[in-house]
Amino acid sequence: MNQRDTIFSKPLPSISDFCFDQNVVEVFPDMINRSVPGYSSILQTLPQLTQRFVQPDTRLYDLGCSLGSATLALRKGCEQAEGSEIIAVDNSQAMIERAQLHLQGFKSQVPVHLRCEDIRETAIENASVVVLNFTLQFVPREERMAIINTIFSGLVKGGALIIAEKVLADDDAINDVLVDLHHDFKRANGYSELEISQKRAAIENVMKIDSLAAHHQRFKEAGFAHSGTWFQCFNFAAMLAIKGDR
Ligand code: GEK
Repeated sequence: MNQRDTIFSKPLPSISDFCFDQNVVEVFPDMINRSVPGYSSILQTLPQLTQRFVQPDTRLYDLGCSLGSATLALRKGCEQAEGSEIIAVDNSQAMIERAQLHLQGFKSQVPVHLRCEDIRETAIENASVVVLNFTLQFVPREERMAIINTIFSGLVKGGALIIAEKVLADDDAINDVLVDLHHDFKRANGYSELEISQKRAAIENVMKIDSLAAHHQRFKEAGFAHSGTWFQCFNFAAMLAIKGDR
């Protein structure tokens, strides 16, 4: 566990589309911490937000759970709410198997059900909190609205969607600055120019990012009464959408 990410450190003859396979599982904690500015701050805040929105006898969902870091944060935040249960979903079998081991290492009364499933197929029922922590960006853009609609329908009144994404700035010049700042962040964390450029080529077909305005428009269209951005570091942002009429 906690191996260093060297996946793109050697020149590759051809770059295949990035996928969350066993090689990625082995280095995932190192990869996400060295690549996503603000990742640890977002995880640290999740228990607080969960505590605020969880309701007794409801479900909490972690969609695209990877190794279960956000699942653990959700669990921490709902310990006091009676009758909570967590459903954590990822469509990578390798991720789910490692998440199982990871979650077993921490004690809790709150049941966690891990599912290897595509989040496009996940039914959301009786949910007070739904987390999409850097996952929606991997779903084809035209299928994102359906997922947000499903989440909205499955949330109880007063329930919340907590979502983090890499985002596109509306202003091109500002976007260039944010992209450069992100690359500097990766360099400062020990990634070489080759690693940065090969990872970029591997991910460009599988991760299409939206602007913050596009995300908030989608939440509005789905019916959320409130939405806002509660954290941003360079081109990585965390948002909150709340279902009204509590
Ligand atoms: C964390 N939330 O540590 N259905 C299910 N899972 C999917 C799908 C899909 N359609 N598409 C991608 N995934 C985590 C980090 S990582 C973000 C999330 C990143 C899964 C994919 O297998 C991977 O585990 C996760 O979404 C994205 O808080 O690596 O940038």
